[in-house]
This record gives sequence, structure tokens and C-alpha cells, in this order.
Amino acid sequence: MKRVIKLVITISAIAIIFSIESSAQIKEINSTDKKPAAPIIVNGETQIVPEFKDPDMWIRHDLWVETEFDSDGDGKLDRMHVDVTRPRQTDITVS
Ligand SMILES: [Ca+2]
Repeated sequence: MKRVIKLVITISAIAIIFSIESSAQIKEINSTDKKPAAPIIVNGETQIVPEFKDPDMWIRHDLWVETEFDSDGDGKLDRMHVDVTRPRQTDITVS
């Protein structure tokens, strides 16, 4: 059970890192674009954002992340695969 909790914490940490990075990048875009894409929420449910509807405009990452636990007991920290999909508007460099 501790391993599952650690895994959830690790995945959450990764999500937070990407969220912080994306937020900084979105702020950069907001300063140059007139109308940036934004989440659409109707009756408490997120909706499809037209600007993100085209999968050709998505950026995908296949990542391997080292965990802080050794679930198989081989003496090495486990690695887990993480798929990340993000909108293209987050793909700019923040200085
Ligand atoms: Ca291991």
C-alpha cells in the first residue's frame, strides 16, 4: 500500500511540475497572443477546447521516471513509464 501511495505522490509531483511549467509558458503566450486558448467549464464539467481539438497539434512525450521505491526487490529503484500529452501552445521557451 505504501508503494501505491508513493507512486501516486510521484505521479502527482510530475503533474505539478508540468503544470507549473505549462502555466509559466501560458503566461508567456498570453503576453504575445491576443486570444489564448483556455479551459471551458460548463455545469462543473470540462468541455472540449476547440483550439486543442486537433490531435496533430498535440505534443506527446514518452517518459521514464525513476521512483523512490524498489517493488521487485532487485536492489534498484523502479522505473515507470509516463505518457504526457499537452497542447502545442505550451511548447515555447520561457526565459
Ligand atoms: Ca526494482
